[in-house]
Amino acid sequence: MKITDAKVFVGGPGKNYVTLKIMTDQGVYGLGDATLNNRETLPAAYLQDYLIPNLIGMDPRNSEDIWQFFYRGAYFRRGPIAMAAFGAIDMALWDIKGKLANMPLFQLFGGKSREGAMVYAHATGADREDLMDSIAHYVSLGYKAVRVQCGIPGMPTASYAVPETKGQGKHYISDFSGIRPKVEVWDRARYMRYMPGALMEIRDRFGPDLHILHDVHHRLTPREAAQFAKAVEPANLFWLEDPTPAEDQNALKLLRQHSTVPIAIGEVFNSVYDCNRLIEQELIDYIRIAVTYGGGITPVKRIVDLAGLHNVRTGFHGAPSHSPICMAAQAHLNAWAPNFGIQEYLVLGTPACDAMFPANHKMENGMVYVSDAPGLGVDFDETEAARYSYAPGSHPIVRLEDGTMWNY
Ligand code: CS2
Ligand code: MG
Repeated sequence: MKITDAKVFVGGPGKNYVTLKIMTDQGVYGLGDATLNNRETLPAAYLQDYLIPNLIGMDPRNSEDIWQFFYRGAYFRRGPIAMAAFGAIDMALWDIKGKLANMPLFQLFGGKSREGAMVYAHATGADREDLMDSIAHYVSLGYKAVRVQCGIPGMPTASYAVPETKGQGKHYISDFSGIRPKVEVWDRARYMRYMPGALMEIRDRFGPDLHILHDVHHRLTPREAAQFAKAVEPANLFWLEDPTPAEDQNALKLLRQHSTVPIAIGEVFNSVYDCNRLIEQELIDYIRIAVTYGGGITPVKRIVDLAGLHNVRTGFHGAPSHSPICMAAQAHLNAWAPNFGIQEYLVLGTPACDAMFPANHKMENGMVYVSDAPGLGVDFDETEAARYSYAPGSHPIVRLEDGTMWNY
């Protein structure tokens, strides 16, 4: 069996999805996702200029050897651009394998450990009351877990100011449009004074059963993060995400000494070598790496197994930038993983997205039920895709009030 051709498409409804389609001499094809948010053309170029010419002629069933060939063969290892490109190939090869076996991928991993996988929605408000409405909306839809973010008084340019209608609900996102980033001004002291009380009020308003998550988005120093984690303990969070920038993994030691709040980290990670220390030293409770950014199913499944040895559970990244192909790969891992935790879920469900990526994964009462179709269980409509083209975007940048560059 041989790979005969592969194509890369960039574009989608409101997002620049990078979709890889690998064709074989037996008519079976596989789909993969290389969407590196706001830098989408780079993994696409890597695929087109180097990886695809090498793929042609290879036996697609040897997904492990092909992954090693590209990873080791690059000589310069890791990095989000390369890993997203390898990730797309790896997903597509698993998709082909599942179709050849006539089995959904979760069966190839070891079958289902659960029927439905719990997901969380993003509730966001310009202010606290607006946030309460947004949480109530998701609770009314049956969500059992909600990430809560809101504007902080005195910080008008901070994230989450742009309303976007998605699926059944309204939510807010940062403004990524244009090649030049928007500037947000951030004040750590104001945030630290305001947010613990807001989280406590949410707990009081919605009761003990709602799983409440909060994302600090790397915006505190290690000492501040430890203080903040201690302060939010009464709100009994499901998790506190990215309290500090993840490059400084020592920071978590201080936090652990001061708080038992569950910690989730890893959405910017791209290899096991970003995760292993935090997992082995048991400095986190949830690992957030995504299948696309992490180089595909092959390496991410190994990370999940390593995490399981240390009682760390999964909480894969699932921001709106993730294509339904990556989300499908994660849905199969979520169905199988004995140490599944939760899934961030913001992608599927818009009619335009469903038209471009037809699938039978179902979402009901805050749970995702993976499709039984062979492979990833998601298809790609090229006619639909042809309606969209690439639109450059950029993550905002964050400055402190005196102008100092900070972390988005
Ligand atoms: C966020 C992301 O989903 C999350 O937890 O941190 O929305 C993040 O801002 C984007 O994925 C950046 O690309
Ligand atoms: Mg996050």
